[in-house]
Parts: sequence; C-alpha cells; structure tokens
Amino acid sequence: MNRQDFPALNQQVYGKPLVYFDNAATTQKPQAVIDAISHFYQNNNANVHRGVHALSERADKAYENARKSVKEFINAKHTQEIIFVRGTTEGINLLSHMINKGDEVIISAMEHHANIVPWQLREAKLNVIPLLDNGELDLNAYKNMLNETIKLVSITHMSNTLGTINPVKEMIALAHEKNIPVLLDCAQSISHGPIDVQDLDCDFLVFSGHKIYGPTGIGIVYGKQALLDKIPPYQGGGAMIAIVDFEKTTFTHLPYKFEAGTPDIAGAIGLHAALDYVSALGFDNIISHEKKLLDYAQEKLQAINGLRIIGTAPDKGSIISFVMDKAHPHDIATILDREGVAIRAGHHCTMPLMKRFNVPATARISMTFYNTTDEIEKCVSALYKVKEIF
Ligand code: C6P
Repeated sequence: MNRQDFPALNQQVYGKPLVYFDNAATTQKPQAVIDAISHFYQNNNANVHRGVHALSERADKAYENARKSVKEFINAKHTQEIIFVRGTTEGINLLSHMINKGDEVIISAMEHHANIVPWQLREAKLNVIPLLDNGELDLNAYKNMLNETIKLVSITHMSNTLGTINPVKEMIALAHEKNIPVLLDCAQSISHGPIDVQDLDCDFLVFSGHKIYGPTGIGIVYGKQALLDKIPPYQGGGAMIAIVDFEKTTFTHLPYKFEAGTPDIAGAIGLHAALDYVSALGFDNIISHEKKLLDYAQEKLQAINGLRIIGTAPDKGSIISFVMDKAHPHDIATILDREGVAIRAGHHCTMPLMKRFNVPATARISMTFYNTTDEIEKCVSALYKVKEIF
C-alpha cells in the first residue's frame, strides 16, 4: 500500500531490493513529510514565540498548527494538553517528575527501558505486572497489585518486542477505581490503530514522531490539564517562564511550561504532515493490511523447523520476535541483511523481558502498511539460508 510515497524504500542493498522490516525501530518517511520539512526551511525558517517579523509569525503558526493536529489525532480535549518533546523517552522522563523517592509505580515485565529507568532515577519502587507464557499481561496479578499506595500505573500499549497489544482501556478503568492515574507508552501503538485519549480516559500518553512516519527528534506528551498543572517543570530556560528574577522565577502556563528553549520546529511541522498522511490513508486500511501481513508471516515462520516465535498473544500488532536453533539472532540479522532484508536483533531495549523468556536476544521482524507478502517470501527464503548455514 502506498509504497511509492516512500523514496527510501526504492533502493537496493547488496544488489538486492531493500526489504525494510525494522519499522518498530523507526519508520520510513513519505515524500509529504520530507517536503513539509524542506518547505519550512526554504521559506519560513524562524524561531517561535519570540519574534514579531513575518517569518517568525509564519513559524509560530505552523508550529501551533502542528500542536492542533496532534490534539485532533488523539482527540485530546485541549490544545495545551499537547507538549512537544524529543520523543517517548524524553516524554517519560518529563512525566517522571511527578514521582518522588519511595513512591510506588506499577509497570509491566514487557516495558521498554524508557519506561523503567526514568522511574529508577526518581528512586520509585517498581511493582512489575508479570507475563503469561504467550506474552500477555497477567491481568489477575495486576488487579491484585492495585491499592492506595500506588502513585501511578505506567504501561506500554503495544510491546515493541512481542507485539502484544494490552487491554489498556480495561486496565485504566481498574486503576481509576482506586484513583490511580495511568500513563500509556504509545511509542509502538500510535502507528497501528486509532487512539482516542478521551475514550480511553488515560491520564498521560507519550509517543515518538519517528515511529509514525514523522521525523526523529520530535515526540509528544499528552496529559490531562489538571494533572499536568501539578507537575513541576523539568527543564528551565527560555520560553517556559513568566517572570525571572535572581531571587525567584515564576513559570508560564501549559504547554510552554514544559517547552524550555528553542523547540524542534521543523520536527513538529514534519510530524503534522505525517499525521495528515496517516489520516488520509485511514486506519481501517492500515489495520486490515497489517493483519494480513502478520497472519501470513506467522504462518510461514511457524513452518520453519527450529524457529520459535516469542510472543503469541491473540491480540498482537505486526511485530514478530523469534529465535532459531543454533543461530544467534545477530547472525540471523547479518545473513538477512546480505539478502537485502533489514530486521533488528538484540534485546530491543527490553532486557527484563529477555530474562522472562530465558533468551539472550531475539530476531525481530516489524512490518507496516508499505510492506508486502512478496517481501515476507524474500525474508523467509533468507531464513532458510540461515538454516543451511547453521
Ligand atoms: N523502540 C525499538 O526498536 P524513543 O527512542 O524515545 O523514540 O522510543 C523509546 C521507546 C519507548 N517505548 C517503546 C514501546 C518503544 O518501542 C520505544 C522505542 C525502538 O523497539 C528503539 S529501542
């Protein structure tokens, strides 16, 4: 679907047509995003919220329109609930400032390091939801963990390693019964299906632009206004202040309270173009194509003797982690690369998850709407080559 919109896909590596199956790490960019960024630098480049000249006004408008486009994309109530950050990682680090030493936070055993380490830096006590063997969360354990001492639940919507999609709406409702706010890490889920923060009733949400066909260096923190108002600024500098004096400084309102310094203006504009692109394509089309790819790939992979898929939850996105007898995931990835197939191998920044499944690493195929069943065939024949070698 719409492959021709992505110039980087149209190339050969090692003399073979590129099969890009590393979309969970970062997605390729459509021409519309590349053009939006070039257009800004060629015509409107200026700093935001500082100038009165024409270019500055244009930059302001484009930057704030980008914020509005995010608001609409996730159906937030207010534009000021959308904060531009560098990405999911920075977003969780920002939000971690609501937590103090000794506070209890519930996370899960499938979290990315970005949803583990920031809490540790705040010296929080982590309560970890265990996983079932198929890679689903143990919801009974979760229910038993919810009590008045918990300050926050912070969980991934979709696992970057297993592909598992968590039942977050139900989990949020359960947490709210105990008045516990919930933060969703939507780094992966943002590009695979519609997200409506009001319908989910999540309190905070974070995602990265580069995982939804936008540029690197831009990401989003969403938070309910009343809750964001209570979190102190985590970086100081220009744009986030009301009055600065040597004795005392006061801070400005949302969202600027959290946007110290010159932001990634072109990044926000590129993200706007990416969200428009995805909206025009339509999540119905994306979901049905990705489901077809996932089913097809899982069937083909399961037929390979000695290959084991890690993560077989009934509700999963188009990510497949696997191990093969004898071949280390890094060797698999290297052999596939020579066949033009780009996959990721390693711990995928989920080291505790590797421990849970007792593997040092996995090989990971991550697909999106511009991938094809023909590419899956190429990948599968490369995997048979791996088998021959080992
Ligand atoms: N996962 C992957 O290959 P950043 O790096 O800030 O854009 O996103 C961090 C992050 C947080 N949560 C989840 C669920 C993620 O998948 C990621 C990024 C990439 O799986 C790079 S490690």
